[in-house]
Amino acid sequence: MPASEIDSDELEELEQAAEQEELEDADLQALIDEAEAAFPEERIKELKRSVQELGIRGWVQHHVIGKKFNIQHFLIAVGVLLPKELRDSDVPVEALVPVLKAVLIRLLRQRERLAQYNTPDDAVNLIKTARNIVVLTGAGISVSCGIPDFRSRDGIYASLAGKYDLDEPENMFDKEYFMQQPSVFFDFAHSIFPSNFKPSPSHRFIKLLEDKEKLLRNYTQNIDTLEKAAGITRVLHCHGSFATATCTDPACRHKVQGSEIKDAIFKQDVPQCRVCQKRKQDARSKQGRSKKQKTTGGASWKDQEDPDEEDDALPGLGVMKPDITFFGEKLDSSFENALNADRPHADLIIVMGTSLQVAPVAELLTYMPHRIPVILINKTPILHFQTDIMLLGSSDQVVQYLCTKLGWELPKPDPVKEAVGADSEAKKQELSRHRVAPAIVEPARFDQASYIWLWPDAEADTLRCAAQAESQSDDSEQGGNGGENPDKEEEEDTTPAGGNMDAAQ
Ligand code: CNA
Ligand code: ZN
Repeated sequence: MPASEIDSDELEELEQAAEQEELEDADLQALIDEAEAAFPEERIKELKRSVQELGIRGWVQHHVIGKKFNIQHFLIAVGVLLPKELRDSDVPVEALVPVLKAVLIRLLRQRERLAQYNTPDDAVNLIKTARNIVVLTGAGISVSCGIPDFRSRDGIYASLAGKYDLDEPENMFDKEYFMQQPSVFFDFAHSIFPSNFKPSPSHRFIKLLEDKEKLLRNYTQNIDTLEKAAGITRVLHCHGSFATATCTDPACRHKVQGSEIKDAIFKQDVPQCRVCQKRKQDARSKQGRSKKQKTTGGASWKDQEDPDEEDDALPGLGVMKPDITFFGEKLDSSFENALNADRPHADLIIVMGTSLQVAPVAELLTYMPHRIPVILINKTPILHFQTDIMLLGSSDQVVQYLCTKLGWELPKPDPVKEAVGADSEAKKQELSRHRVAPAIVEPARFDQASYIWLWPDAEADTLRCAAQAESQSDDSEQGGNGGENPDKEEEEDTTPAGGNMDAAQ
């Protein structure tokens, strides 16, 4: 996945700066004429199609590197006006490449729906014929297992409100905040630590795709390791998991199994690194001191001669932090590598139980070729990315429906596979009681021509508001009575604005 050095907000700032400049600049008009001659409309269409097919890296390699490609002309031809300091002919290519990448990302976000796919039957046929399905999952598929998601009405963010002194609920998963106050995270962590949870029918559906040799890869944003419990092997934990934990001291990085910090987590203690503690103890006894040990971490042992200096250190240093990706932490290269490996092979994308608010994983849809059909299975609609068939409701109910239509049976939960630190005896007993109710419910179509289908527990308010706002704006454009509706203003306020991907991580 391409890294851009400027994000979409910064790109907009550049464009606004350009707008404020003198538009009757004769040089500018000449540049626009040259750009239009170099990149006529048909060529631009072809280049847009090509970026959807090749991805950014492939596109740059194919069209730009070693070719006579004028980036300034291209940007103008796609409607991006840059400020004067970036329009001059002697601007180095290195200054333009980040802008080019940000513009390509913008173009990629404009995925268009594939109009030939609409119904649950189409979804069934797509799954039946697909051979390389990419499944992108999020917290929603584990909600029925008893693990709350982030953004639902009764999700983690809502439950954190007022309980902890956080400026934003997201701070609970913010690396900088963690280093200042690890105790806040560990006070809460027991409620999401995967222990005796069992996989949901949605997890088992993914396992079934794998058994049928249709699963290319499950990209999961989840950290609960329930994919492992379901027996899924072709899985990438994009945001890490509780399966292991690592010391936060960069000079130590001692790693342990997640099960080793389970007790501390359930006691709501901050798990300390044994190696760092021993080092501090040794340093103390060497200096013939016998001071009471601090319980909230210490300074990096590489930088520290005197253990007393730890008083000035970040409290989060020398703490065993579960290997889950916090806001402010970069993903390792495995996500990008997997995407590059999968993009030539994928023939269907299923997005399940995610709000697609967290970058860069949410950008998966933009980086996969746009000709690949996308089925969304989620409780709430997603409006900031175009998907082809929206199946809205609890994912367990939807996958049960799909399985029945496909003539497939979901595999039974496997009592042998464990999530992190699971108590296998208790788990076996619970699983032996577990039965999947194969009740299938027919969905209702959202409106006549729509590709959106609602199961009873779908939460489609935002969709209704969006549709209403759209019809009102159509009415007012046509001189209708949309402007006279006294509720209009209020409804427009509730219309979803779409996710801010750049701000998310
Ligand atoms: P999110 O932003 O909370 O979105 C969850 C989505 O799932 C929402 O769109 C809901 O409408 C939808 N949803 C809720 N219940 C269901 C259901 N029963 N069936 C279908 N859809 C449902 O969470 P995301 O995963 O999009 O955000 C990514 C974050 C959340 C990752 O960094 C995770 O690590 C993090 N997270 C993970 C877990 C977990 O591992 N189980 C739990 C909570 C948060
Ligand atoms: Zn350590």
